[in-house]
Amino acid sequence: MFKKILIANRGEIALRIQRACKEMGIRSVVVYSEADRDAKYVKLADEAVCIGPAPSAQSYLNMPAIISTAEVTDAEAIHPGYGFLSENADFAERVEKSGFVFIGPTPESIRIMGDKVSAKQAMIKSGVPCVPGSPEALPEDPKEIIRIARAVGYPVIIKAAGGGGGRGMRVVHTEAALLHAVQTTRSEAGAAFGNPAVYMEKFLENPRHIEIQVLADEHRNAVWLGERDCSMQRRHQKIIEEAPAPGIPRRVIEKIGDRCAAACKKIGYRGAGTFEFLFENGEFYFIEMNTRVQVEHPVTELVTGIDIVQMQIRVAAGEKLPFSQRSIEMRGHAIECRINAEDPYKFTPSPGRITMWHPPGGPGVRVDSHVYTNYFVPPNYDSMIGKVICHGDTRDQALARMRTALSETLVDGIQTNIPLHRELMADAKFIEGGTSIHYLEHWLNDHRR
Ligand code: MV4
Repeated sequence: MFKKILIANRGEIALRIQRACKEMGIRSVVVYSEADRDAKYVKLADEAVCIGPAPSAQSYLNMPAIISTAEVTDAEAIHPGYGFLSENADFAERVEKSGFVFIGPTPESIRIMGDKVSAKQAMIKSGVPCVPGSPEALPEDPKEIIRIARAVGYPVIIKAAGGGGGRGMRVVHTEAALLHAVQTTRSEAGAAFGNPAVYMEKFLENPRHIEIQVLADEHRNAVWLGERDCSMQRRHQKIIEEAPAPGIPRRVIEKIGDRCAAACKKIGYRGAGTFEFLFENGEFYFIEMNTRVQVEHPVTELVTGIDIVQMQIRVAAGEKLPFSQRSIEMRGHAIECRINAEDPYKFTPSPGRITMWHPPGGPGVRVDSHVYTNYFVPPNYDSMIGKVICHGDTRDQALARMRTALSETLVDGIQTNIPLHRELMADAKFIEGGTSIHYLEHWLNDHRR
């Protein structure tokens, strides 16, 4: 096992990774920007190195600074967390070429999944069901594009191969609008991602967003750790996630989970990963794969009892997964509310000094947060200041615990979205379960203030 790991991230995930290291007896080095000098995980780290000014481009995205910090501190491996450099294949490659272990998949896997067209092709080959559409990037020939769209059937969606997470997409309802939409998406994609390739899919009007967590080692073992329902989102930012997904029969989930684990073996995947699906009319359709640990990993940890971050470290060190699919049991239900420093209804960021932070507690309540009373939320990064995750034997119990937890959570000095979460935990349709990806945005329209 590694003796020392460098954590190339900030905020709650830097603290989460540090906790995994401590439990495993691994020393941790954190890198931080000038804006994060007073962060909790900086104070708690065995070593901390300032790598640059507040803007991410000069600190958390600064590859030479991060790699040279690993060199001077004698770290053996680098954990990228989520966001920043976590899905950058060039970074993973530079880490390995410099003699360190990248805690994540191979650069090749990251590259394949980063290109959404090659990701889909890999999934089709591996038996994972995908949204019907163009099997490859769209050709130049307008007649061909029209032919493909007729075969797929309107409405269709044009997506950038280099996009993902909701960037670079356009819905097309009629043939009259098709070619212009393809051209616009192409030029936007070229400018934004340096890759003008686009592909086409049938547009699903009212799906749910369900994802499957996987773990794989270098010894051809791969398991899936259940699903998460991440449908409660606004503008592609998830705010509530839960496991299991309400109302989907276990045999339907098991079938797709087994396909995901089989696909991992087929492509030689290593590490933690997430298969994202749209779920509509009882069917799963693959859209993208994320090759990192995700913000919402705790809901899976609470229902499986498996420490996903520790597993990432163990498989990166070459260890075998310490369990088989058969031994994984899902117990109860977990719900996560992301706490953001923002106006709860206008969603404008609300950075600044937290004058009081009182986190919730009690049975089945987990809080992953790096903040504390007198902490200053810098304006330079994502507005998420923590996550409240509640577990119960049933969904109703998890919900009741979340309501209690949110009622105890006190944050003064800045605005947070806690009032929004309190309302959503009392919303009849959310309580019923199974709302679609559009539910929250419609709800916000209906509850405009
Ligand atoms: C779709 C779709 C409907 N049909 N693809 C948005 C994020 C990116 N990961 C894929 N996205 C979508 N792809 C087809 N064929 C609708 C969305 C979508 C969405 C997906 C997941 C979660 C939230 C979303 C919000 C709007 C649109």
